[in-house]
Amino acid sequence: MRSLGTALALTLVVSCGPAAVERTPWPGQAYGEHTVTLARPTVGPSPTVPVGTAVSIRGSFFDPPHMEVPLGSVVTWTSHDTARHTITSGTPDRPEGEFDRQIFGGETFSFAFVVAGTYRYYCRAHGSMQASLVVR
Ligand SMILES: [Cu+2]
Repeated sequence: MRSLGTALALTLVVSCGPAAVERTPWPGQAYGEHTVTLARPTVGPSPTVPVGTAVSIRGSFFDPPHMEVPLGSVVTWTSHDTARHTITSGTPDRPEGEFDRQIFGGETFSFAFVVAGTYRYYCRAHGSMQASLVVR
């Protein structure tokens, strides 16, 4: 058992020798026994969901349509459209009354999220404009 461990240790030293060191590994690439992996956070949002506090309205879309918001943040919507829109909590079928603000091009609307949860919102003028925020 002891001799097997020594042999394995020797193998590791050889495979990590100067020949391997001269090349620069990139994350995820392996050289023999030597493997480099990307450090990933074990907690946190999915990489596809942006975290932030700013939402743009452009071309009758909320951008991003889904966003994570740190608890206690003030989210600001900015309209770049000439059309009148609203930022209304809930869905067209089920308004929730948390916020409901008319917004014109160049204007902003801000709302502080002090309670964790998922907030859906939409535009009363354009029912297809729907988006959501996850506050955590
Ligand atoms: Cu609209």
